[in-house]
Order: sequence, then structure tokens, then C-alpha cells
Amino acid sequence: MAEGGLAYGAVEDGALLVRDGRLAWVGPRAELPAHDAERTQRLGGRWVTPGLIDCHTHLVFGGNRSHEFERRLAGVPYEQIAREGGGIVSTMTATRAADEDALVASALHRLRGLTDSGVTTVEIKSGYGLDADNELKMLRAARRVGVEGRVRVSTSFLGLHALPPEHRQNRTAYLDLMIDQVLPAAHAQGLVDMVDAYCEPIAFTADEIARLFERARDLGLPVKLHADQLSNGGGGSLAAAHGALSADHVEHVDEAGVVAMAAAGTVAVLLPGAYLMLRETTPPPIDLFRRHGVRMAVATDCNPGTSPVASLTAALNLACVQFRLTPEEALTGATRHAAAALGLSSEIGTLEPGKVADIAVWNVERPAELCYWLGAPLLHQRWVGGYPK
Ligand code: DI6
Ligand code: FE
Repeated sequence: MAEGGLAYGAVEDGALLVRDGRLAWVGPRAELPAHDAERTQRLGGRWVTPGLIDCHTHLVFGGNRSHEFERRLAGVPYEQIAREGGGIVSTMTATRAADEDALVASALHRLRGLTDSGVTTVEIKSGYGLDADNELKMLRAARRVGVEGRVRVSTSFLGLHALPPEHRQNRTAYLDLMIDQVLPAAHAQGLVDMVDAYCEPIAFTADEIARLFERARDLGLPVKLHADQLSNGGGGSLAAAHGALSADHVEHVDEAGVVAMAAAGTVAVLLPGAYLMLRETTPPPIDLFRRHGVRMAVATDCNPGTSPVASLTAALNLACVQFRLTPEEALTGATRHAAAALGLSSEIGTLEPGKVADIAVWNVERPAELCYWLGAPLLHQRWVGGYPK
């Protein structure tokens, strides 16, 4: 609730002034100050929101895993497929085989689903290359998606996503490679905005990730974490201890972890597409997040294994239906709190003077419709940096 007591902080019969790509004024049309706008665009009484922010995706990858989808439907668990050399490693093989242009092309194709659902900023992780050349290739492809896809992109280095087969006998050498060489090289090339890791028994331990996060701190990079998705591994507390922007998934985080996240200001990023696809039965502790004041974001986790979801409004629906978020919480989770999960609160996420003019214009009668429909086309127009895209 905000101005005028309307839910969603809504302004009825509002207007926006845009100058140099940023919002110069936002408020009721009746109070619009005198201005010398070169261009006026009427939005026909439609609802306007901040451009949506998908703050957790693996949009760049080779191939797909529909064959594993079929096996999982037949009852084989995700962890078993991963242990047998499928899962992330099968996408690694396809990603290494694809050249950079092919990675950009397939990511741009999936990006259309996101932008058609109102997305103006997307986070993209590496983590399917798992060696120096291929991690760098993925990050370069992610940067190109931002330029060629008319969307803002934030990148996360996810070298600690899975142990590649060539390092199965030598874990330490892999950690040395990623932490001491690949991350600093990617950072030096301007390819990294944040550092992420996958904290699970099938992936990396808290101690290994702590070493990565110390390097990130030395490089001045913010961190985030895939935490407590399949089991409670203390991921929420680990993320908080390192001042992480976000801890993502968090189905199994315990109350101590939630308290630590609240104290550190770590955002809980909810990924209801992965929850659906894995037929999980333990939802994240929404009431604990509410009680302790942990901000909740919602994202697609778009990835070929556990969340082939390419619509952020679909993820909002799933967060409401599966996790019982209110539509207002879900929408805040794809705007204001998603911006916080990327460390971009001063630039995007709300319609306030000074922020960049990234907006979504919708063909809906009430904002709750953005969470109510599952797969319906709702977007009228998307603006990035003050321009319709
Ligand atoms: N995000 C991830 O990185 C892992 N699960 C998730 O939700 C694994 C993704 C994959 O299987 O490719
Ligand atoms: Fe993920």
C-alpha cells in the first residue's frame, strides 16, 4: 500500500515524465507539472508497472533436456540423473559444443518469452561451461544478449555449479582453476556483475563456497547463492554471513537461516518453476520470511533441467498458487525486491523520479491479473531507458 492508500502503491489516472532515459516525474495526471515535452504518448488508461525484472535465470545454454524430462516423468529422481552424469553435465557438453553465436541465438529466442511477459532486466548466469574458455564464452554471450535483445542484463559467474568430468578425481584443482584464474579473468574483462554458487550435496560445500566468496569480496563483487533447494545445508546462513544480495530457492532454509537473512538484508528469491518441475512438496517458509521481514523476489530460474520456464508472469502465477503469495507480494517480487536481489535498487524496480524509465504497459483491468493468467499475452508495450522496444 502506498500513495492514496491504494494497494500496489497505485496512482489512478497517472502520468510519467521521461527525460534523458530517466523518470523525471511520476504522479496523478491532474498534478502534472508544466513541461516542454517533445513527445506525448497516451497509454489509453492502461496499467503501467515498472519493467519486470527476472533476477535468476540460466538463459544461455546449449541443447535442452527434454529426454531427462521424460525419464523424470517415468519416476527417476533428478539427483540420480545428476549422479549418473546427466543433469548439469549433459548441458555442459552441449554448451561446450555450441559456438558463441549459437548460444546468443538460442538465448535470444528464449528471451522473447521473457520480454513478452514484460521483462526489461534479466540476470543471466554462467555455469554450463565449467572450464576457462567455455565459462568466458557463456559470459560474453550473456553480454551480447543485452545488446542484441534490447534488455538490461546482469551477469553472474557460476563456475561452482557442478564438477566437470575431467576434474572428478581432483576437486581441489577445479576450485583453484575457477577461484584463482577464471573468476579474476572474467572480472578483468568486464564480464561479471555478481558471483553465484550452487550449495547442495550434489554440488559444492559451504567451505568451498566460502573460499569463492572471499575471492569475490577481494574483487569487489557482490555474491548470491543457490541455497537450501533440495536439502537444508545451511545455505541461507552462509549467504547471510557473506552479506549476499540474495539466497535463492530456500525451500529448506530453517528459522536460524531466515533470521540471519533478515539481519543481513539478504533477499529470498523464490523459484516456483523449479518447485513445480521437480514436484517438490516442501514450499519455502513464506510465513517466516514475512514474520522476520525478509524481502521476497520471484524469478523464472529459466534453465534446461529444472525450470524450462520462459515467462515471468507465469512464474508469478506459480508463486501465488503454490506458495500462496498475494498478487501484490508476487508483483513486488518481480520489481522492487528483484532489483534489490541484483543490487540495482537505486536504478530500477519502482516508478520513481531519478530511476531509469524501464516500464511495462499492460492490457489488464486490475494488477492482480498479472498473476492470475497463466500464459496469456498481457503486455501492450515495454519501454527500456525511455524508449518503446
Ligand atoms: N538452478 C540450478 O542451477 C540447478 N537447479 C536450479 O534450480 C540446476 C540446473 C540444471 O539442472 O541445469
Ligand atoms: Fe538456478
